[in-house]
Amino acid sequence: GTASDDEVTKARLAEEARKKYGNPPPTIFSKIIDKTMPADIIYEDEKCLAFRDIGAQAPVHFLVIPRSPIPRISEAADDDEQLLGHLLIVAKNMAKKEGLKEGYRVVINDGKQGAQSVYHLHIHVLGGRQMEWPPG
Ligand code: D5M
Repeated sequence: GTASDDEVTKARLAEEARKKYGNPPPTIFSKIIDKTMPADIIYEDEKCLAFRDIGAQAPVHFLVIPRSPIPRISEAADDDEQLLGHLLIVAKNMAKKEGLKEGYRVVINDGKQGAQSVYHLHIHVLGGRQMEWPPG
């Protein structure tokens, strides 16, 4: 589509998200989504973005986030099923693109005890080295 179609789509999605989640405080990830903050974006589509984590904890470490500002997985709605599924599909497709043939770790941190620091839902994908279990 045209640039203005994209703007219309963005506005429609923003309005749907606003209705659903109210106006959660914007995070650094909102700025990455609206491109006012630079990021190493490796994938984007109508529903989500993937970009490299600024504090990489592995040779490959990227995040997959919805454009919709769901603050955390515990606040996702039951009807976010399609979106949440989409995020996981993008995570595994990008893991393949990043060459993570030997396996990788997929993580979602939720809230204080989950050590979440940015309150915009994100899926971590880490790989390129041996992971340990249990996590710290
Ligand atoms: O993880 C939040 C993650 O977000 C953490 O691994 C750092 C990363 N982060 C924070 N700011 C940025 C920017 N500006 N670009 C890329 N990555 C970023 P959590 O699960 O909330 O602890």
